[in-house]
Amino acid sequence: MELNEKIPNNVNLSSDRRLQRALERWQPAYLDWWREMGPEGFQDHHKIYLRTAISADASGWAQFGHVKLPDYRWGIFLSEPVPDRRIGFGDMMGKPAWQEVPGEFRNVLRRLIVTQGDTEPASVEQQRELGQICPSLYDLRNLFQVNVEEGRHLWAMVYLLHSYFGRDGREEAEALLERRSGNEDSPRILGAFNEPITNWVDFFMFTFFTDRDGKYQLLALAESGFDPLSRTTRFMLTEEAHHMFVGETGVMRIIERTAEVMNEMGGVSEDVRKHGAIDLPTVQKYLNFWFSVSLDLFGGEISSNAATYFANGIKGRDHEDKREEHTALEQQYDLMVPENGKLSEQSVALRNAMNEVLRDGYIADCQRGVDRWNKALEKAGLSDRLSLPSRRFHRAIGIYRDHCFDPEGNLISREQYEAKKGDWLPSRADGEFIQSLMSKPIYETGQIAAWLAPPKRGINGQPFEFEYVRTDA
Ligand code: BYC
Ligand code: FE
Ligand code: FE
Repeated sequence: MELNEKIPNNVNLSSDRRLQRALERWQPAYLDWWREMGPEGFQDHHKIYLRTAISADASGWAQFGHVKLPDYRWGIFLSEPVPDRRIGFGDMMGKPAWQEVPGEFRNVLRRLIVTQGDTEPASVEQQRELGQICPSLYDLRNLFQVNVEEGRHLWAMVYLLHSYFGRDGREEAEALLERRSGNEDSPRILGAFNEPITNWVDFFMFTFFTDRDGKYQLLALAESGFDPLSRTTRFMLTEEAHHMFVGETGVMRIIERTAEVMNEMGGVSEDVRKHGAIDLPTVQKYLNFWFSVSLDLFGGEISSNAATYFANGIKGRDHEDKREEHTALEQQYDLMVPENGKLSEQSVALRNAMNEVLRDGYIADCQRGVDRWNKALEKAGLSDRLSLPSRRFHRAIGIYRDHCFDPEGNLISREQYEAKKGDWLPSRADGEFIQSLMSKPIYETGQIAAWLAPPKRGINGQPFEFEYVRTDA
């Protein structure tokens, strides 16, 4: 068994018999899952120009080359250990970080790791048909790069389950390959990961908004007192940056193309669709949808789970080391609560508002991207702008879920909401229009769909006209 050679790693796999034995059973099941649920139609006859992680140090962790998807070398990497690392927040602040799982936190830690791990294969499942309607080979390659890295993120969590959680860890690792996105009987754990991704506007919005939840959750887990989790998530964050790049530049390129068409037509937007581009109001609807379902991924505004994670050093805030105070005791967080038909400000203990604190950082990060999109609209001489809806709009988790809000965050009646919903969220007709633009995939080197501008530069110094995906009959 040359498992060890097939799996690039820096976790001493060659001398870890227990982990080897667990992986010998799990890896074939993973490959079966990948063939069944991974990119449809691109398993055996195509070679993709992919980046593979081969070490964890900054100098050259990435290797580029054309590979068949099932031959991708999914590896296991932890970031370098921080010498004498200590817990940086909560009641355990200053105690040495744990190298093994503390018995009393075993269940919560396993649950968090399973929840994180579940999102990774879910996203691959959600995106599996996009290759059939891709706008260019460059985009097709980026899709597959994201997919293989989400696969690797699953490996990262499975490594923790196998190495630190014994038999129940192995069972959870198997279950991660059994749930299915959108399946009624055994869905993925979190809401957004059961939403269909049927077109490339969904995909770009998902990688901008939903992968960014990944960034913030990983930042919070990187603070964990459980050191192997911290080191694993720190390495995952280096890959997450590319996923969000794909989303931000993808939406940017939609906007650029739309602006070009609008300018050709003298700045009026009515006929954008007739010219084969995506009108900005439709872009805004997809933005509203994916932003709001991604906000749900942070959990409830007031959460005793979150307070317990924080108190026990299990899950921190993003960038804990840049904050002045690390106990979060005797501090309050103010938020708007819907009560008796109106919104009123309430104060809650800061520890109970940790989900909201993380969501605040996330929203600010999203806003920076939206500002860059709007700069592009401004530069193109257009007065149209995109915006983030209120955090209260279209929520299914937390204190706003059973109420209706408009995108500005005003409490409205269900009737008002239903009457306007079609202006705020993608309708069936919008979906059909988008689908009609993408029905014919573009597989010719250097070609691009009419609704999308080409990228400013290619991947790894290659031009846009590079053969990012090769047929290998
Ligand atoms: N959908 O106390 P609360 C990524 C449940 S994305 C369904 O407020 P808590 C990626 C919750 O489980 C990052 N259920 O929740 C991106 C709880 O259930 P119980 C993924 C939900 O625990 C793109 C109940 O509601 N990583 O990596 O404070 C591509 C009460 O909730 C949802 C993580 O999520 C929901 N949206 O926070 C690929 C990190 N929200 O206990 C990958 C690990 C809440 O009543 N997970 N519930 O049965 C966590 O830290 C926490 O589980 C959550 C929830 C932040 C998700
Ligand atoms: Fe991921
Ligand atoms: Fe990601």
